[in-house]
Amino acid sequence: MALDKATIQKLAVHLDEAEMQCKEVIKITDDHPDMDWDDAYAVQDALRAIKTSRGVRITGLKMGLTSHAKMKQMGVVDPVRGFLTDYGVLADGGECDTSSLIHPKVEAEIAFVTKKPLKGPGCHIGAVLAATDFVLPGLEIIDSRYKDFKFDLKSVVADNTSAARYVVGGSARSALGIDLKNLGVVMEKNGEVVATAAGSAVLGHPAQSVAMLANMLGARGEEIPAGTLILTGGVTEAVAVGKGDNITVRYQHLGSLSLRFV
Ligand code: 0L1
Ligand code: MG
Repeated sequence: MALDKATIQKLAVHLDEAEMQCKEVIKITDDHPDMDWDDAYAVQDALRAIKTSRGVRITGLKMGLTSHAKMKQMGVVDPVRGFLTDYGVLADGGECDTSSLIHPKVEAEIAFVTKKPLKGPGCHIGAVLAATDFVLPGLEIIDSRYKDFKFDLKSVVADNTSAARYVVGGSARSALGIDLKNLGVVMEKNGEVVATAAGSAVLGHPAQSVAMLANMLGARGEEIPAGTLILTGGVTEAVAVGKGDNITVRYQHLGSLSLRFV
């Protein structure tokens, strides 16, 4: 690691303040160009600890940059992981207050809820499907704290992978009963189709994203506990939204969800 404990804590406070005060900041690698991946996740861990110490509940986990198109676009080899919070939960059919966000974008995702713990290394799609209670539609509202959504990946990992708000809704179904790989997703913004995709956009199969998360955590001696909600990453490109926009996402076999930006 290149950063000492005090610097990691200072950066976590800086990113938490940026989020809470809804102000954009310069990416942290500008001042810390030598920070490595362990530093980036250490800042994310410190950010999580700051939030939980003031009573925030962690409501789930997320994977990001799991679509091959987005990975290629951003020149990344490995997806990234982050956490979801209780203050980030929004209701299906409800509203998202844009005044508490900097420059939100939405991503249609497939969410998993586990019924058994999952632990890597060696976790694979079959183990994930056997350990899944149900899958359901998800919508992530990402909101990088970095100016103009411009960052490098270590900065974005430290910033909890741009996590801000999320919705789960539609219909929950057993993962065994549906073809998640070929599951079609259509995103509409203000009644116009803005993105279409299939489940295979996420690492070939969305369960692969959960397996990768289990393997990433396993490398740290951690696991995905039973009962965990996991957002597996955008099947669609991230779409910019603002006050007045309506987003509806239709999922084959899983119904639809919607959110209004106010
Ligand atoms: O959830 C995501 O895929 C976002 C990962 C971080 C990169 C971004 O903010 O686009
Ligand atoms: Mg996402």
